[in-house]
Amino acid sequence: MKSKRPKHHPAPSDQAPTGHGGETHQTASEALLTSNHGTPVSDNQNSLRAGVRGPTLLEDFLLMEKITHFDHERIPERIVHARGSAAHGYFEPYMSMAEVTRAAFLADPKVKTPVFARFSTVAGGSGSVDLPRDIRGFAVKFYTSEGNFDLVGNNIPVFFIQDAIKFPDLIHAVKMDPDRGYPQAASAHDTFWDFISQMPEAMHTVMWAMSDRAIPRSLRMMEGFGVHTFRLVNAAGESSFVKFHWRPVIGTSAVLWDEAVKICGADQDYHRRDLYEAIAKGHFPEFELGLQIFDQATADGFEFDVLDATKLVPEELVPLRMVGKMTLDRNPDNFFAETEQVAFCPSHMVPGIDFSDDPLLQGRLHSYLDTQLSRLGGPNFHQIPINQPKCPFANNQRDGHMQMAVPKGRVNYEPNTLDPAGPRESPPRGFETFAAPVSGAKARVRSETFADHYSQARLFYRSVTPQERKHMEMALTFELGKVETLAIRRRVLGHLDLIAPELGTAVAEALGMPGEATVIQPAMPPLDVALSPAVRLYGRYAPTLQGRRVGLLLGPGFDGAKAGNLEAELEAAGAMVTRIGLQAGGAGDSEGKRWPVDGALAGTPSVLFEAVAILAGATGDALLAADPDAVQFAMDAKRHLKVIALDGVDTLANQANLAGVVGIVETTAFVELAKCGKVWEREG
Ligand code: HDE
Repeated sequence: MKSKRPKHHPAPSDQAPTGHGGETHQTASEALLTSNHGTPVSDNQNSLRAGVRGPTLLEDFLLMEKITHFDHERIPERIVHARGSAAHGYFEPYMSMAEVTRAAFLADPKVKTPVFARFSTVAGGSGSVDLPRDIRGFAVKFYTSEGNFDLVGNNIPVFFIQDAIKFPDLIHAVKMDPDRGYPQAASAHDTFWDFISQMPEAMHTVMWAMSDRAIPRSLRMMEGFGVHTFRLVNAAGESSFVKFHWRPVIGTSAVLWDEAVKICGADQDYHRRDLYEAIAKGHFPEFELGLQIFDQATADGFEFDVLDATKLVPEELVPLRMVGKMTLDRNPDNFFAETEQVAFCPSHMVPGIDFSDDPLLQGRLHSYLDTQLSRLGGPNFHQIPINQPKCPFANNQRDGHMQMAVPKGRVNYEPNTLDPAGPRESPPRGFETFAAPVSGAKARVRSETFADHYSQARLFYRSVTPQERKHMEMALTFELGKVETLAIRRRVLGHLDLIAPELGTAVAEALGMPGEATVIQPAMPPLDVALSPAVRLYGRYAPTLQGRRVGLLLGPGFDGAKAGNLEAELEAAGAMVTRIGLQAGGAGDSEGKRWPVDGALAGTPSVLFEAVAILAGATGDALLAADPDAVQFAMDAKRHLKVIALDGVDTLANQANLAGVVGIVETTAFVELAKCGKVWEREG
């Protein structure tokens, strides 16, 4: 007998989609919607009710399954580096590096090794903004033919602390205060500077964190560093030390602090969107891998200890050897499955590379594996597709949460005779630890060779360009200005005096606290070591517009021929051009032709671009001059030292005080000048 049940109740026809009986806006699909257990679903719009207007029934197993799954969609975010963006790609070596390493991915220029790279901020939560002042993570998983090698680095070559035991304190200090839950993703607060002011070893990295490196324009335009000293080991078992570096092929670029602040308001996903769009449009980010290779005798000759992660090896002492290139050419298909679930571990090591005794690195070897267990739910996280090696892998580890494999047979131990085809160890092929000699008594001590906390901070401050130095002073002034406890500010000023007296004085004066620094006795007085221009951010890469974002603001009645030429020229130079109109629906040129635009002015300010052009006809000029967004667009472009092309916008130029400003050009001269990046003369 057929039961008499009310028909599914259609929703009013102006609501989309309504399910059976109602109007639906969905297109027909052959694919059957089912539960997670394969039951076909007849109605995905209405839950099961007792009566048309009655209560929902507990019996609705389809509703329960759907909501329960949804309730568990989030997993614990990373305690650090929670906010990240990633891409797939490949690595190709330029030559065989067999003389120094037996690593398979560095052996043969014909071999392309797949990679997955994730870039991140450190301090903020997963939903925080992309442009806080922060160090950026630069983690690359190489899926090599001999296992996964994870190079889990940062965009800064040194780290705040020397010993892993201080990491939880450092991170607690920089993350939001535990009582009030703010500030998110910001070091400008008392707890960070309180901690730092008592950790002289942090001073070198603090200088990098206060530099423009901590506010990169794009994830595609930053350098990366393995930070620690590692070892390379060749087939004969000979070892050398190595520092890993990544260099962006299109060069570096950073924003000014005021730009960073405004970008966070205009587009808090700025870096993530930029990476995704660049790859989608074929502007594939490329990074060259450079190695600093040196032997024990060279290491012994340095004034610092190569096992101390607060020190860099100046490139002037050990030059970089460029050995290959990583190209990121594919966006993740699914953010959660790939970017969120990727599990980097410095302990993911391959034959031919080895660890050093750097105490920070040694601590990391435990931490990352441990963190994946709670983040990803158990010991089988290596079976998640993004983490799986792409080479064969086999052992006798079994079971555990979310085991995805179905191992066959009765043998799950080794040695055995019952499964002659089962996996066996291999002395010639297997990972072999370099037999570095170890001696000494067990002790909780810090080596005397780690005691120099200021010389390299001074080296960095004095080696960079005057603009970079000025920005560091401004950043320190800003951050310390946000610190409420005077004693903390004074202690930091004391450290700055040790790093470089001229720095301490500049910041103290800018804070209005001259002469207030606390005098600090260093464990070791700083040395005046040779400067290292290689640490500069600016002036080291050839001028280019490759991969740069350029905004064209097209006011009503703009000259279509000029705009067309400019756009073509920019694209030929490799730039990514964004057309901006007063309205999202398009911009009309002087001939009455309507040009599609990528964004409306109100949501597309000039901070989003490296250089901008503004074109309009006479009425358009008047409209722009009367529009606060347009005036702000021009004034910000000036303040942020951008090359600006103007055409037909005299009234706007007046309104934005652009008269006599250096770096403002006709559209025809724009491309060449814009290649040079910021117009530093304007900063004064
Ligand atoms: Fe990390 N770090 N870290 N770190 N780190 C993590 O691992 C840790 C350090 C870095 O995109 C965590 O999977 C300790 C230095 C990156 O998924 C955690 C110490 C450098 C990423 C962890 C350090 C890094 C992490 C959190 C001091 C540069 C993001 C989630 C001994 C060389 C990787 C996770 C990604 C992530 C611990 C210091 C870089 C908690 C204990 C130095 C790029 O395991």
